[in-house]
Amino acid sequence: MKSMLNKISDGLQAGDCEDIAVLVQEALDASINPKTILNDGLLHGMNVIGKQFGNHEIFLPDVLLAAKAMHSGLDVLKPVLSGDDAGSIGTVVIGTVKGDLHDIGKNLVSIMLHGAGFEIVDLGKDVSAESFVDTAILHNASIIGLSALLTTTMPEMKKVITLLHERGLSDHIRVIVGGAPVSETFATEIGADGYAHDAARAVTLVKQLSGV
Ligand code: B12
Repeated sequence: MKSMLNKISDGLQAGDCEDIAVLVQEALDASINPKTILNDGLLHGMNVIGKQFGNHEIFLPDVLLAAKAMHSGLDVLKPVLSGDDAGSIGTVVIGTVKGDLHDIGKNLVSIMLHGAGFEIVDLGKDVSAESFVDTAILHNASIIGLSALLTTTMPEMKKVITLLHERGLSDHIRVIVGGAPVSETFATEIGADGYAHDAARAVTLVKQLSGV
């Protein structure tokens, strides 16, 4: 099992899209737990990429290739991670804030929330505060999930919260935040209703806020 997970991690680092899809399918066929494939294969590889990029050992095109490979792997994992649609227990509008193009973490949170029975309206990346709020109203959503991976885009999260206050909606629509540079302290500072460090904890948080 370890060697299969290592191959997935290595393949992701090499940006091997086709191989990754095949390797992830092989791991599923070998009955390796999908969450283990995600954490010890795909996310392990992405962590290595993140460190190497931070240390200037690799460059943006390498990260882009790894991100594409991540998406190929996630496409194969998605049906098993989300499970059957057990009927919606609430609607969550989710997206990556304006100016930010990182969507891998946000996609994972979407997949896990969907798997937990929530209806998801995924606005994608580079989403304006107005779009988040208008969409939440349109879909009668009780939660907006905001993702940011850049320190420069974190202030966009506050804009969504301010807009909800201005429109008198902050009692009805809760805001949760996440992404690598975001913290519990930052969430409290901007008046968010919750923060989660990862997708699994995001599910627990959304369930708590929704009272399910
Ligand atoms: C992949 C990647 C990219 C890809 C993104 C592809 C894509 N489709 O997402 C590309 C190549 C496009 C990219 C571009 C850039 N990137 Co980049 N990127 C990364 C990298 C290596 C990995 C991010 C990732 O996907 N991690 C894996 C996922 C699963 O983790 P995650 O996003 O943190 O999500 C988890 C949690 O945070 C949480 N979560 C996430 N969202 C949410 C939302 C909610 C509501 C909740 C509750 C929880 C939650 O749950 C998730 C799952 O467990 C990071 C390094 C890092 N350490 O983060 C740099 C990093 C984020 N990038 C960085 C930079 C600088 C850039 C660029 C500016 C580079 C450039 N010079 O152009 C551009 C910015 C483009 C833009 N405008 O957004 C810096 C940011 C530094 C900073 N302080 O702001 C980092 C930290 C790298 C570094 N060490 O310097 N990048």
